[in-house]
Parts: sequence; structure tokens; C-alpha cells
Amino acid sequence: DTTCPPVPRIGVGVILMRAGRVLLGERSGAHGAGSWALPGGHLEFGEGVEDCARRETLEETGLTLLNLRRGPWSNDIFEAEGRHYVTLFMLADAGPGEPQRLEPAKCRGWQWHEWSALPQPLFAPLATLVASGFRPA
Ligand code: 8DG
Ligand code: MG
Ligand code: MG
Repeated sequence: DTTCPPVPRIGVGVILMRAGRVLLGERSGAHGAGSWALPGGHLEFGEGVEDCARRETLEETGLTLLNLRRGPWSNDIFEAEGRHYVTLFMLADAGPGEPQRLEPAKCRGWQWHEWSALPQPLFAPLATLVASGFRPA
């Protein structure tokens, strides 16, 4: 709606761990195409952050979340796209099964990566998180 001034939006990124590795997907379609991102998405109106983390991860990968807990946050302004997101990071362990590419128009594929050897380029909020020195326990 062009009558509304732009506002920051809230994104939820899930640091989903298995055997010491984190799940990343290569983005396509939406902004950040070609970059590697955590499963996640927009917090919907009226939704709990934990519910959003579970919903987006299930929609995108088919995986369930165990031991879901709060992580840090980041503030990212995407100048070129005119977007502004505050990302709430959540930490979880992956439930059973392998990640599926359930949204093929948005994700080129899921891979497990060591935190110390993440692929490049990273989606901006994840790059901000890494630059902050954060390491998952
Ligand atoms: P849709 O429902 O809007 O169609 O898809 P979505 O899954 O909610 O959208 P997305 O493009 O995957 O992510 C939504 C926004 O969430 C994205 O434009 C930017 C924001 N976002 C962050 N950080 C992160 C993150 O670490 N991972 C993901 N997937 N999205 C994030 O700000
Ligand atoms: Mg998403
Ligand atoms: Mg969504």
C-alpha cells in the first residue's frame, strides 16, 4: 500500500543444528538470491516467535525442532532493496529425517555446514550474526 510509510519488519532465523553442523539453504527468488541463509521467514501478525520458527522450518524443510531456545538478534538495513529487518535468531536441534526442498522456487537446496566453514556469500542477517562473533554452543 503506497499510502503507508515503510516500516521495519521482523524476520526469524533458525540456527538448526545436527552433529555440530548448521542447516543452510541457498536462496532464490526473493531478495538475497544466491546467498546462504538459515531456514526462517517473516513473523506473522499475532504469531509467537517460537511458533514462527517451527512453522517456517516445517514449511521449508519438513524438519521438526527439538530443544528450541532463544538466540541473539540483528538489525539489518537492505539499502538497495529499501527493506529493513530485525532478525530474531532461534537455536534448535533438528528432529529426525533429512531436510527436504519443499519450496523449490525459494531455495536451491539445503546443506549442513560447520560453523567454522560457512559457505559464501551469506544472507545479510547471518553475515551480521557471524561478524558479531556469535558461535552456537
Ligand atoms: P513468505 O512467507 O514471505 O513468502 O516467505 P518467508 O519464508 O516468510 O520469506 P523469506 O524471504 O524466507 O524470509 C522472510 C524475510 O525474513 C526475509 O526477506 C528477510 C527476513 N529474514 C531475516 N533474517 C532471516 C534469516 O536468517 N533467514 C530467513 N530465511 N529470513 C530472514 O531478516
Ligand atoms: Mg523463508
Ligand atoms: Mg513466511
